[in-house]
This record gives sequence, C-alpha cells and structure tokens, in this order.
Amino acid sequence: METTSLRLFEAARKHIPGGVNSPVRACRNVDSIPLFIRSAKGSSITDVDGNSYIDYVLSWGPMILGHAHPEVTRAVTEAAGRGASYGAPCEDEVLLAQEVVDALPSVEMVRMVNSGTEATMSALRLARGVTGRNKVLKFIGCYHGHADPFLAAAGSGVATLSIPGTPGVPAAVVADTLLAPYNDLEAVKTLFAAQGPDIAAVIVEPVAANMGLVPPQPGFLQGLRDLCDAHKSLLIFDEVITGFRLAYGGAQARFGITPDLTTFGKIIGGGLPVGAYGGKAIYMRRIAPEGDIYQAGTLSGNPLAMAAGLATLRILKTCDYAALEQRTARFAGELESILKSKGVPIRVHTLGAMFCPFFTDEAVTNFEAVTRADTKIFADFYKQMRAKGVYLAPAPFETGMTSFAHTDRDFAATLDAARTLEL
Ligand code: HOZ
Repeated sequence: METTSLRLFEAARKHIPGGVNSPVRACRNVDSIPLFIRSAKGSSITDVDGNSYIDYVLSWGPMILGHAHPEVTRAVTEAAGRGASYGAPCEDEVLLAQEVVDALPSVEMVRMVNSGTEATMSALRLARGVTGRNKVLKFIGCYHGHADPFLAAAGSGVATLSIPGTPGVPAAVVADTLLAPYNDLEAVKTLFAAQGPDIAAVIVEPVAANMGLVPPQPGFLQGLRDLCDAHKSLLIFDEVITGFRLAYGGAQARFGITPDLTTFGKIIGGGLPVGAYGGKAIYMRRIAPEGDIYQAGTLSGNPLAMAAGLATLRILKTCDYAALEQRTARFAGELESILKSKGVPIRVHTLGAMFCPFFTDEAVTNFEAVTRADTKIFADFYKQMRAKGVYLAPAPFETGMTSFAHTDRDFAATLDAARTLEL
C-alpha cells in the first residue's frame, strides 16, 4: 500500500510543480507515483507507509557508504551543534580540499560549491575565461546539470521527459554548445577541424551515467585528451557521478587520463548538497578573489556539508573498491541471465559500483542506441521490482548504484525478486 505517499503527493502537487523538487523522481514515465521517504539506513529505504526497499538509487549516487553511516551521522550532528552556517571559512573545508587534492593528481586546487550543476557551470566559465573562447563541446545524452549551456541533447531528466530544448534557454546560449555522439571520436575530430580555434572546452562524463550506464570505448577518452592538447582546449571530466565511486580517484584514476578540470558532486558531500570543481593551479588561480573570473556562494563550504563530505572520504579511503566492483558485476551478470531466461531482450551494463539494464539486443555505446531500448518493458520491470521491495531508478536514462552497505543477502533477495517477474 502506498496510501500515505499518494496523499502527500496529491498535497505536494498543489504547491510544488509536478509534486517534486526534481523531475525524474516523479516516476511519471513508469506510470507510478513517487514514494515519500521516511527514513533510510544502510542499503534500505523506508517510505511513509512503512514499506522497506533495497535501495539501488542511493540518492542518485551520494550514499556509497549506505544511508546514515554512524561516523558520517556523528560528524554532521557535531557540526550542527556548532552552528549551521557561518558564511566564513571553517577548518573542515580546508581538510576536505586537502583530501580531494590528495586523491586526484590532476586536481591541484579545488573550489567548493553547492551542487554538481554549479560545479559544471563554474568549470565552463573558468575554461572560457582561461582560453578566451566561447564554444563548448558536449556529448549527446551526457548530462551536466541544468545550467543553460548544457541543456542541449542532455540525458537524465531531459531525456526522460523528452525535452528537446528548454523554453527559457536562449538559442544564442546553446548556439555555442557543440554536440557529438558519445564514443564517436571521428565526430569530435570533424568539429575540431571546423571550429577548433573557438572551442574552449570538451566536457564529458568519462563514463556516461545519465543515459543509463555507457562506458567509454577503448581509446575514446585518450582521443579527447589528444584533440584538446592539439587545439589548446581544456578537457573537463564531469565526475559528479564517477568521482569517488568508480574508484577513489574517480574515472581519471581508472582510465589513466589527466583532465584539465574536474567537476564533483554527490559523494563529495556525503549526502549533503556539495559540488566542487578543481584542476591545475595555473587555471584555478584565475578564480576570484585570486584571479579575475567571478564565482561565489553564500553556503559554499558550509560546515555541515564539509563535515559530511570529509567523514565520507576518510572512510572511503579505507574501502575495498575492487571487491565492491566484483560483487556488483556478479550481481549484474546474474540479473542479466535471469532476465534473459524470460525471453526479453536484455543487456545489463556494469562498471564499478554501478549497473544498468537495457532492454535491447543491440550493443549500447551511445544515446541513439539507448533510445532504441524498450521503455515499456523497463516500466514493467520497474513497477514489479518496486512491488517486490526493490527500489530502482524510475527511468531508463539513469544508473543503478550499489554501496558498501549492500550485503550478499540484498543482492540475493533482489535476484529472487527478478526471478518472479512476469515481463
Ligand atoms: N539528475 C539526477 C539524476 N541523474 C536527479 C534526478 C531526480 O532527483 O529527479
């Protein structure tokens, strides 16, 4: 029963657009209502009707330690007791910056902001300021938050709601956004050949995780690095999802590619609203007040958020990422076999602590292929799994997340639920 969620949703719709504060969670395209959550602990999430679910959304990525980890909770509680916000520097932001710089050799300096959207928006401003160029090259189906220049052929909620272009974003703003298919180096070469001197930056999710989960083809990321070098453009890795998830050092550690700038969100805040962008000091020193490129925020470096992020990263440093990846891969492989045995077309992608089912028979290497996967089967899969106590992302353009709190029992129970599906 979802009676209380339904009541709250109806009340929410009166005062909040669509009844939600971010679109995908509305569960519209899977013909469901959003669950209103009362609490969460470890790998489990409980709604206001008292139903508990194994959670593979994990707040869309941040909760890699599981919900309400005792050390993170303690750090936040203690910080709250010292005041929620100062609008002045605090020690934890220095310590968190140090952890980030230590974790990623490409990041010599970092600026804290409040969300992934702010991080990518600010990184692009920096790239434009540093190069004196305006154009940015992004990939179709990649999502970099909701700042104007990135709302062109974007993934995540933009793809879920099939919004081709958003009213409110002037055509002139996206005119400087160049688009290429993900994993298509030839298309990138063509764009550089025609417009190289105008391209400030290439921004990429090194593992695309807002069009389902689409890993980079061998040589793709290195090819981007080489092209950016050849044309003196900056390479921005959007590691909002992959940072501290694919590996502690993110996708750049995993693939051995050094971007010029990196954006963070989600895990870096341990569940509180934090984003960050960083990179080579020579670029970062251009940020105000050291430099001339303006970017600011009243709540940036917020003491509660810094405490949560710091506690999270300190624990993560001791975690066995390889083991979690192996367990996730085994789980995803078994899920694929079970779904295959039901006669539906299926490919379950997995990398690191992420997985994603595509109901298709074809190889999925870009957004075109993603859109050809069967959304009707996905909706049935989502609804039936939810009814059996498994909480998945309610859109085929999102990625399943696992955490260090997920037990083998969680995976086994999820697979048992999948065995009973009628698709
Ligand atoms: N953009 C996030 C998913 N990649 C958040 C979705 C939501 O909360 O609606």
